[in-house]
Amino acid sequence: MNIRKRIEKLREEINNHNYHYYVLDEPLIPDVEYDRLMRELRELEEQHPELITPDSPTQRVGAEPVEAFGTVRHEAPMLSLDNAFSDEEVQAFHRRVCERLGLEDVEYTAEPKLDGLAVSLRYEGGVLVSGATRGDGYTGENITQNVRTVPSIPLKLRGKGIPPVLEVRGEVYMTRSGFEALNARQRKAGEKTFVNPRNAAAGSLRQLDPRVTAERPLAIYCYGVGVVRGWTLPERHSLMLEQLKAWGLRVSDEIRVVRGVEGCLRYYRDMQARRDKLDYDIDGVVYKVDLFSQQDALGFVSRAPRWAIAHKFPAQEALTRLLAIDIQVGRTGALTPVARLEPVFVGGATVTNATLHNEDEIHRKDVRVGDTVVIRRAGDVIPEVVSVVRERRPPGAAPFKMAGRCPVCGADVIRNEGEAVARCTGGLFCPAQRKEAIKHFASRKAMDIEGLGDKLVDQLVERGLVNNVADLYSLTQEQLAGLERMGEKSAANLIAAIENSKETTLARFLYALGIREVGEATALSLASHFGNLPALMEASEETLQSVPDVGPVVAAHIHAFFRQAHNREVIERLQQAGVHWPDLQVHRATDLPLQGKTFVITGRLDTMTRDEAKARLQALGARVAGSVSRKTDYVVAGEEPGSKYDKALALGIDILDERALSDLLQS
Ligand code: I6G
Repeated sequence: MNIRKRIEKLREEINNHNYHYYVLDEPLIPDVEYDRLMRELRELEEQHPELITPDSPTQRVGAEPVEAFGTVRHEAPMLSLDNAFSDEEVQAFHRRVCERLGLEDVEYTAEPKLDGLAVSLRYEGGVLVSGATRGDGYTGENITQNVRTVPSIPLKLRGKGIPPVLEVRGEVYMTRSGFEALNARQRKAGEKTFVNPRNAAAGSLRQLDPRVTAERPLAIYCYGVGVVRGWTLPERHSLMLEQLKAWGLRVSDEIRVVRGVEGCLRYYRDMQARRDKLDYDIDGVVYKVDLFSQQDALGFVSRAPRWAIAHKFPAQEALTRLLAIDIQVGRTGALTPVARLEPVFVGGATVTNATLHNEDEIHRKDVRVGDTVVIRRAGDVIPEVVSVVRERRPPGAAPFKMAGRCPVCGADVIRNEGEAVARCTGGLFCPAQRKEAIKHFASRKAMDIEGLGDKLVDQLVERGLVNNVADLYSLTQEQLAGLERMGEKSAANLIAAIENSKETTLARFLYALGIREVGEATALSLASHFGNLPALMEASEETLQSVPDVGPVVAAHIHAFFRQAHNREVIERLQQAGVHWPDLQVHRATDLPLQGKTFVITGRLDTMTRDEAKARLQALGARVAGSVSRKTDYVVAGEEPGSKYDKALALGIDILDERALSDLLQS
């Protein structure tokens, strides 16, 4: 084959792999094979520089740094969107749309609104010729050399009917995982870190040196078009997006067509619930009237379309003042610094405490009492202190110093080499550790003792009624009824709940013991591997390491736990009190029933959480993956499944509903 042909073939093949990887999220070949193709193309182009074209996949990072960005005039202005901050505002928007159109109902496309940087990409003859920021909507900065380095932005469109001129609008963003990795790299290199993925994306895209941009983990989702020549748009916005995707542009697969305001609000709630599980930040969703004829009839007011609205999520970050740093002692003695804050409304709730993680984090962020701090509260996760507004630091604010003694029991505090966590050495003599161990034992996923809440455990320990978990089983109704906020009835209920908890499973019991590093999934693995408690208690570290998910550190913790006379005694007393479980048939890794099978779970399950389903499948030997591919054997689809369900259908993968999953787990 002649060289020119080989080069063209390689470019076509690489572009096709890029499309499958970035746009369809279905890589066709392993990375090493892709790298081999790129290497071959690079070598051929080096030998024949006259054959290099700007749209070659090797030419993403080509240009030299610039002094300043030039400007680009947007031929079609980049508009802004009106915002809605409540359901009522969305209802009002929908009412206006229906009234103007004289219709009872309307279909919308609902899309996630990414927290990134809006860009406009211009393709001429299918080749990327310019990239610009939004700027003031009419003129933006010319960031062509930088957008070229973003791997999911095609340098050349693919497929049929590509228009001579096509301006594509989209949001460039940084994934959360990419952001964490970038910050870790920056920290290691002693460079400045970024506050959030949005700032990191904006900063990266506005680098004067495109080689720096190329190092940053950026991606794009396209959501619309500007000027188009030589293409008659389809009837609907949703169909237009499908066509963009077919031309190789990356479009979110979270986009749905919904009916009316109910459909919009259902979508909003679904995205809000799943928001934390996405690998990118979204600050709301956008609804757009789907039919272009209706969009045209609605038109614009000033600079915003009447046919679209952004429905924002409550802000997840806010400023407040740090009043104090307290130290909390956890179940394993870990000392966690907690920020006490002036109350602030963030992420839909009032926050008064936030985690500061550990001593190193406090020093890294240089957090001091009296500082004005940025608080972030995302979904159900514990609010955290993100950063400090240094300009507002009061004079005399002193750097944080970790206590040398446990604030609860006064025992020495140690910090093991290589660990970020400082620990109280008081063990179960420390009332704080004792309380936490009991709370964990009683918790829902452990022994599930309903009604034994945190405040009650505090009282039981403080009054000396309960010193360890075995003492719970000798509590009397009279003792309980004497406690604060405890009536006869609730005391009787609690006694019944304690009695009920005696019938349990080995996995729950192991989890309840609170052995370090033994979470639910590991407890399940241990239970199904050993089948009974004596076998586990006598296992060597080496044997323990043969259990799936158990490495040397976890094995050492388990082994050490069962060597302690105190722990063996408590277990003995628990069993004497009547705590029992059925022993299990022992399965070896090789004969577990779901060994070698890969599952993916999507949608909401009613009878168990997704984590629980995952742990139970894993205990039977299955692998549970995060995304669907040809290697997936089964997709478990709950209520309102996501795009994984569609993908499973497209690939012809077996789909199990919740009932089928339950049957499978029980059989
Ligand atoms: O800024 C935006 C983000 C997302 C948008 C947008 C969008 O759709 C998902 N859509 C339009 C029409 C505009 N800005 C003007």
